[in-house]
Amino acid sequence: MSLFQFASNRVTWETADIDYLFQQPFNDLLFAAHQMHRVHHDVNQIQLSRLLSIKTGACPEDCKYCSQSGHYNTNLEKEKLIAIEKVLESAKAAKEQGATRFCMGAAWRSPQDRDLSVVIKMIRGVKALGLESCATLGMLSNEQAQTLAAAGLDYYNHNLDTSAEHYASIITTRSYEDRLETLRLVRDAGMKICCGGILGLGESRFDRIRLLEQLANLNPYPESVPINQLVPIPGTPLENAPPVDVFEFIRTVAIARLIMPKAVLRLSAGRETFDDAAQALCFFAGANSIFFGEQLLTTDNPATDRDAHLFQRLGLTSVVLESSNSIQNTKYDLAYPA
Ligand code: SAM
Ligand code: DTB
Ligand code: SF4
Repeated sequence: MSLFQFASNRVTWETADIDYLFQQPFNDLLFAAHQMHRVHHDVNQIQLSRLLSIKTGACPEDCKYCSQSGHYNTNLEKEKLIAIEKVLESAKAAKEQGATRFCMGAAWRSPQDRDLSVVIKMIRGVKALGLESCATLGMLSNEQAQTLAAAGLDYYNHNLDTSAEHYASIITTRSYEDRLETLRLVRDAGMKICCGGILGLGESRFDRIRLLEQLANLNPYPESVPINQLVPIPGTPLENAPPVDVFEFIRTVAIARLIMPKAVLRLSAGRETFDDAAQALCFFAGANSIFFGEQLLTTDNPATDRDAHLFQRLGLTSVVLESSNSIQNTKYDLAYPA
């Protein structure tokens, strides 16, 4: 049986199945992942998302990787919830540059209801521009999830980050089960889920396997899966974490594609440090979305002209939005200065 068949015949995934995929020769794994990618997606089309931090720093959580945790001294400039006008200005610019989704991130453990009412206005404004909306605001109550869904929020981002086994070494102020509970509430409220993880948290391959297993067995699996590489932040406990081998990262992308065939896989944090060849291999292995724009939340992202040049060299096009909120499957060349 080919690896492609092996993956096509499975609905639920066990640790041993994913371990088996990791053990395959790189070329065999990439070939199978690319086959799966071709069955479910236009392999030359990449979706562009734009990210904006709407509330920065002073977060009560102790995530050991994060520049925004109030537990560490990272020299970050903190900012309270920003004005709606600023958000809409950024969303308009993102749309003009070809983004189809706008994601708003807040450094909260969970939102206060008075803040949520402002975020809801932001969501409505983003949607009125014809963009898909995404928010990442921390843990939600059932009522908050229902309120966000009623406001028309398309995606809620809430990452599992790593395996359940490794979680307590990275975050002690909440549990894996807390994370899963918010994901359940988001799903029950009818929103789409954006959920992924970070490589480079000092985890073992077993932890990567278990994270992928957990994501693939969410029923249904997330529509959107961000794969981050740790951006080491001076002042955090993980500032000197050993970098992940680039082929291990690409294998993880390939396996995510094989086990969550229809998901949109987003190359997220850490893309700045990938060279063009590594990014091209990630796109071959099944990544089909990026954050586009020179900043993520608090860290750098590749310059837009570097991305546009890479797309041009690889013959990649981006998904486009028509005037309504529906994404069209037509092709569009990123404007690249001649
Ligand atoms: N506070 C909310 C939460 O944690 O759910 C939302 C914002 S939080 C910054 C969003 C995600 O960014 C985290 O779940 C984590 O996966 C990712 N992230 C944060 N800092 C990172 C870093 N230094 N390197 C890579 N990914 C990071
Ligand atoms: C995700 O998985 N990655 C994005 C988005 N979801 C919210 C966040 C990346 C943050 C990288 C660190 C920073 O810029 O502060
Ligand atoms: Fe806070 Fe989110 Fe950063 Fe954790 S990842 S410290 S919850 S902003």
